[in-house]
Amino acid sequence: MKNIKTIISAFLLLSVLASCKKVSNDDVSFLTSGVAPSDLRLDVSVNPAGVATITPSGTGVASFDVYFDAATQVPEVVLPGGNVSHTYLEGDYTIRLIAKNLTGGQTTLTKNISVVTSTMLVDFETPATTYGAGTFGGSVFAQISNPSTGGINASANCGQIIKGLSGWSETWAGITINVTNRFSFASLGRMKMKVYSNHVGGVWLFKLENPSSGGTVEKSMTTTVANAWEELTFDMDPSVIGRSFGGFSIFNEFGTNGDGSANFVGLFDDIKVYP
Ligand SMILES: [Ca+2]
Repeated sequence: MKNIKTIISAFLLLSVLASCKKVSNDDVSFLTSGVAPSDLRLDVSVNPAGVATITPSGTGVASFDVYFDAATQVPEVVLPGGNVSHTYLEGDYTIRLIAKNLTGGQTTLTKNISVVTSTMLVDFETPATTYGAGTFGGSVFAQISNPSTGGINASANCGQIIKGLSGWSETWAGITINVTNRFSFASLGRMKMKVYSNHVGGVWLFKLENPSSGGTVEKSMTTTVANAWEELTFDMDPSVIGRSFGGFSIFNEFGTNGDGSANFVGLFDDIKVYP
């Protein structure tokens, strides 16, 4: 009986030794070898809402420091095989990756990304983004050369609406533009439009037309600079989420009878949807 116990004990000991040997096959010596991390990669995918999934990889890496942009002070630490998400506004960014091993060795990689979260509906530059505009109430529309190509709008052309060019207009005079491809909202419900007028406090009303269901939706914003392009942001009512629209109407100096004078000349351009 004692011999049998001895044999079983020896067998168990051998089993333990065998399993220990198996563990030792997971060689992590490269982490402490003093050789700097190599083969760095930074894979970035961005969805239409601006949410980026950032996946670093490399050889001989214990951890990654991910700096989302040039302004990041404290990096996000990601372990090998992991990833991290970050929400960007539309724009250009440089992501910086520092891969570290356990002995202080590190390697840096940077990657430039452009985040686009909008769709251009109208920019008056190409036929695909220039549509016929129907005016009403005493407004006159023209597509013209951009008279002020400095600042935020360096493009060649823009739209011009003059309210009451014949000397009188309704307070609600404006234009309607119908687009070829309907646009819809998923989560943000935002429109942006660049405008130019000769005074601060000019009222621009943006109205979404031809809804897939429910009623039209409108939002007004006022200018904050004079004689320069500025971009107005129209955060539409949340009811637009999940609906599509076939066009929009634009009213400058909404609520005021126009007389065709300089105060009623409005330029507009770069109409974008941020779904
Ligand atoms: Ca333009």
